[in-house]
Amino acid sequence: MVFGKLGSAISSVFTGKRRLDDDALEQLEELLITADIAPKDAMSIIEDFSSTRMDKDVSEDDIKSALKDILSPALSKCEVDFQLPDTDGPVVIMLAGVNGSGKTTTLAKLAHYFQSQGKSVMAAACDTFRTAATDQLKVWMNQLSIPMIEKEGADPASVAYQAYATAVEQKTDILLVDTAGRLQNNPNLMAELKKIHTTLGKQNPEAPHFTWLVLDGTNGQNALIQSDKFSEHVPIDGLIITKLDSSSKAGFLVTLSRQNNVKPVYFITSGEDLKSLNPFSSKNYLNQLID
Ligand SMILES: Nc1nc2c(ncn2[C@@H]2O[C@H](COP(=O)(O)OP(=O)(O)O)[C@@H](O)[C@H]2O)c(=O)[nH]1
Ligand SMILES: [Mg+2]
Repeated sequence: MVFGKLGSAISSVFTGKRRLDDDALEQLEELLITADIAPKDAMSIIEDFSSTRMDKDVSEDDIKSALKDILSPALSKCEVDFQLPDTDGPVVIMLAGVNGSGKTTTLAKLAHYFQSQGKSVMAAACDTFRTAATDQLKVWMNQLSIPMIEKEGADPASVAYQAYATAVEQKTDILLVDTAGRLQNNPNLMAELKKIHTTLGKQNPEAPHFTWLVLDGTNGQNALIQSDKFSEHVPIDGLIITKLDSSSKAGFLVTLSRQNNVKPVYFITSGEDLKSLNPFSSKNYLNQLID
């Protein structure tokens, strides 16, 4: 079972009214864990339930709304009111994440998003790891008529360097930096990612203004490991959660939101369409999850 089906799973356990006893709590805890919520969080959610509702008759709606009440305060800390900083040069946004998480597709969506706000956008093809990666980005950028900086056979940091210089020259508003799919446990590739970051920082101490970690919403608890590992190499300002259109609804976000130093979720994506990029709303997320 995945988190998106949590609502229907709750409905099947709590058909009609049911007394909230140990057995019911245990079943609920089980549902939470199979929905990608870390066991320790599932346990604390259950403790919360048992302290307030033990031995009371509850309906599925009671359970769903109580669950929302419990999860909402932490998740709302992940919301962010994203504003472009007021700077002279280009605002640089770098995307990091493992292969297949959705970086390149999300970059295209972000490009479209900023373009529709009247901003000029440029892309840096810093995934030099596979030639096909540059081609994939090029198709998107051509479609959007957005200039893309690429350098065949070059190291990714030098592509970033040239892209930033070009963006300054052309007075581009926003530079979006695509990077290679990095297995978080590959030290060389992580070192390259860091080099892109520091190279940009030498050109402008504020750059990259944002480094977002792109997490695949279907990834389960593994996403938490990715978040920790990437943070060891580059400062991650926030997250983008992709593929929320799939049946999995990123239950790991519940766990992420309950940690210290919560990372804001800047955007979520939900489909192949360019328009399927939206700011994160904890309310919408919880409704999708639980109803
Ligand atoms: N359903 C769905 N698929 C997505 C979404 N974002 C990306 N993908 C797909 O995920 C796959 C990997 O995406 P890509 O951008 O190439 O990932 P990258 O390796 O991190 O650059 C592609 O097949 C994308 O079409 C999304 O929001 N929903
Ligand atoms: Mg890519």
